[in-house]
Amino acid sequence: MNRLAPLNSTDTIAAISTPIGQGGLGIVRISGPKALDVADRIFLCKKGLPSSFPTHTVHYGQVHAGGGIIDRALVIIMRGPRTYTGEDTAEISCHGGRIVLHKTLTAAIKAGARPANPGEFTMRAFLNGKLDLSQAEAVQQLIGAQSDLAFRVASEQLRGKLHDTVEAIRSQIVDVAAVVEASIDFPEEDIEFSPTEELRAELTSAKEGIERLLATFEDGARIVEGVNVVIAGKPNVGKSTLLNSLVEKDAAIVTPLAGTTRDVLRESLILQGIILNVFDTAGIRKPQGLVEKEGVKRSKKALGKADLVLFVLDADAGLSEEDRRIFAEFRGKKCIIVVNKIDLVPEVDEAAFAGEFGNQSVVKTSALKLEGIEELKRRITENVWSADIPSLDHAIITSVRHRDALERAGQALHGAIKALEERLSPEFPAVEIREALDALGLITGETTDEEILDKIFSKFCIGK
Ligand SMILES: Nc1nc2c(ncn2[C@@H]2O[C@H](COP(=O)(O)OP(=O)(O)OP(=O)(O)O)[C@@H](O)[C@H]2O)c(=O)[nH]1
Ligand SMILES: [Mg+2]
Repeated sequence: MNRLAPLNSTDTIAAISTPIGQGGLGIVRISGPKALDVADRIFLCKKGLPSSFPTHTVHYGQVHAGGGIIDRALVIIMRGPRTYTGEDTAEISCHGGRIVLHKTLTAAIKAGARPANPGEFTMRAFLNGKLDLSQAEAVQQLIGAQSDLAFRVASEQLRGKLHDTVEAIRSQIVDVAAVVEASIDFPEEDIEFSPTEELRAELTSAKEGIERLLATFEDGARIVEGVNVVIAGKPNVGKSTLLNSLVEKDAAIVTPLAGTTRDVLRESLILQGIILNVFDTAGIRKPQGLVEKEGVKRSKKALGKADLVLFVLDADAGLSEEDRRIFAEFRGKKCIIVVNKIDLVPEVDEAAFAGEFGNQSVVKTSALKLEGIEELKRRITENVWSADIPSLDHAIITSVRHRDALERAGQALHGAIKALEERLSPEFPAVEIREALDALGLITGETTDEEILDKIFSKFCIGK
């Protein structure tokens, strides 16, 4: 584990920072020591050379390559360190056509920039101390946010909520580390060290802070990734009809024939700010033919990944051995029993259905007549959160990387507390405390290595 060397990049990078396609406007971003030189070479302005303009100003002119004019455009000149990357930056805002943007980018590259790697602008922002690593990761989450809740969690993280929380825990541990390290360095000295009990209490409180953060992971991951809701049941009970009624569109094929659905179909739905990935699956039965066999295999695989199963039963046909066998396939998973086709029967004996399947919650629907669908949605949201909808007042962790680092830190602190309790020589708690600090540093980027950074930033889009 290395502390990062300061940025030693002399390259100037350029990329199209807006989505590729047709748009009103598109932006080519250039960042690095020669950004303003590059702008001078490709941007003609009546008022003079872009590099002579004051910082954070916008100017009208023409982008050109060699002799030819590419587009009339605006250039924004921003000198570091008050920029996103911390470096000198020029942003050329032209018309948003694929060719215009490519020609502008090519001109910038010919003028001395090199194409940026995915996430390289943000990586530079991190390396130049504009963002910590958790904030840099939040940038990508913000761009990818699919729901309002995911957006809010990402923007809190970008504002530094996770950073501040982790730093508060770190500083608590650093205080203890100072005392413990001093007692290694000056074993003979008659220094009045804090009593072990105090150190232990301090570490225990840090450990509790870590545990509180860890406890947010399940909800956090759900907010960002969404929840997998798998619709399962035997053929012809109305699974595809139910999917269509939940997402309010004609997504899946519905026919009166049993065995209609073969592939697993995924649709998304946002309920109370949370993304639901709803999967329609092939009806599970003894398969008739190769295609259905593959379909049933895929249904079972989808069930394996379910956070919540909507187990569909046919109110009209009643229960069968087949239903009981399917239930056994996902035993232990969260599940809602959906008794469908209630329009075909005068009355449904809810308790009988519930009793059969371990008293799981039952919702009665007619997917065809759109009855009970709102109630089903309500029950789904109730089921999704471990308790209430999580409060965003405190930091929430959403990434496996953060969870792993916190778990490591928690285990190390556990070791340190034990070593103190057993009154081992101070080298023992000291090793554990350093490990805990290193692990926490992985979240903020205080300690990290290039491989981890490459892994994180390679998930970014080019131009960010
Ligand atoms: N009366 C009534 N018919 C329904 C209802 N839901 C579905 N159906 C009908 O039941 C038949 C099967 O519906 P699907 O949605 O294709 O059933 P499925 O469970 O997806 O079937 P497979 O894909 O074969 O596993 C169709 O004719 C639907 O119109 C309902 O609530 N009431
Ligand atoms: Mg179907």
